[in-house]
Amino acid sequence: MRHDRSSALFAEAQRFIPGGVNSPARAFGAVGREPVFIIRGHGCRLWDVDGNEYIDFVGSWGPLLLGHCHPAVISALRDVLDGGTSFGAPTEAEVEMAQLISDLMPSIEMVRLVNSGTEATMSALRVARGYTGRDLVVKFVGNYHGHVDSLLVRAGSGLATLGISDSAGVPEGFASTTLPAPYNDLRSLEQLFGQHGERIAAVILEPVVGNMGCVPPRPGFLQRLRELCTGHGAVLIFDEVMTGFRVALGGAQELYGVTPDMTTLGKVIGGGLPIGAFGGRREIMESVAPLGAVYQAGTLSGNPLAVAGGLAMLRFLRDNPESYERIESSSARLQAGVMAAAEAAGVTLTSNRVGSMLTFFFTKQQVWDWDGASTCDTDAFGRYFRAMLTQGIYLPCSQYEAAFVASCHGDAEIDRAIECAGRAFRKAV
Ligand code: HOZ
Repeated sequence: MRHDRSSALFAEAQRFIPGGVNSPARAFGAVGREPVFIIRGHGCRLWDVDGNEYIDFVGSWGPLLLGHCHPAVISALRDVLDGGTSFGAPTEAEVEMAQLISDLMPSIEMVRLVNSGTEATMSALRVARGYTGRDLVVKFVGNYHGHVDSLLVRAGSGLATLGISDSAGVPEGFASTTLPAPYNDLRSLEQLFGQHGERIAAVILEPVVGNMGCVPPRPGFLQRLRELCTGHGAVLIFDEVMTGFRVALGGAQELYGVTPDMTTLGKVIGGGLPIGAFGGRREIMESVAPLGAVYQAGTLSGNPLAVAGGLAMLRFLRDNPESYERIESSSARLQAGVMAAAEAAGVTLTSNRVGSMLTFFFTKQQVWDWDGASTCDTDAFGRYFRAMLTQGIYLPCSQYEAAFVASCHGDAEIDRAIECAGRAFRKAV
């Protein structure tokens, strides 16, 4: 497989763009090679600028539950294009989107649309602080909530991949309002509430973490967290940027039966276009301007194109619930097949999967938190990644990101990925 054109583009990109990419994970640094430049996607397949074809298990980092260029999404986008792409004024589709989100996630009684997951988490924290009149926020080590200053403390995703535990440029005064806690560790959470309970405005978490690889909550963790927040008057925020409408139509909150006070959503409600949202209990959301004193705004918020793409995808998922069964069975086959291939090749591997989010960890221990994830052999992951890429399997380019299965991955694609994993384990790992 040749990558001459990608290589030339990357060289040129590095002259003008820091690291040659617009999001650090894409630089492929952690897997020891250069990125491939993508020219086209269709269904579960991608093509790069050198004409190589891949089966895509990234899906634009989560939102593409129906794959690339799903007809329902593309036709909705075409309809909007003919009528104009931005008005900075209310549209009917925004009302439909708010109603649909609230129907599918009933904990969201009111919702405000924004432009990215980062904006959603940043705004949700401001609302939680304004509503409670408190300053401190608890976040979990290895969870990633976008590049919000105070949430870059001990974050997963690209920071974990690059080994940056706390970003430069974040004033100590901001970082000190964040209390990091180990994920899935109730004792340390109880201690934090014991020490700072009166000052904690919010606890924010990925209810299933995707940004240190896929890490599910231990049984009872979310339930006890709910009790602690209620008992101390803190706002519980589920960051469902990855899990929303993916692990179940109603997100992780439906899957685990735990109701947050607020929820943040991201790219998934745009069907692949840039968008985000934060919402929750009416009483809390009434703090947001112009109803309340917490200011939040954005010219492109509720952009017609992004809203149309998201509405089309979410309606399709709502009206075709069998999509979830198909994705679940493909994901389970992939997990079982790759684990069996690793065992046959004598490669040490564990895996976590919640629905269509999954990660194979190059470690012998089951991963429940960042301490566990950080025991992975990332060099072995890099060799595996490269061997998969050259066979046409496009995976997230970090041990600390979840892979995603879409409704368009059929048996043939799953079987091919398993065969390629077997070869990668035997020859490269
Ligand atoms: N934070 C993203 C994945 N969890 C990275 C996405 C990107 O590099 O575009």
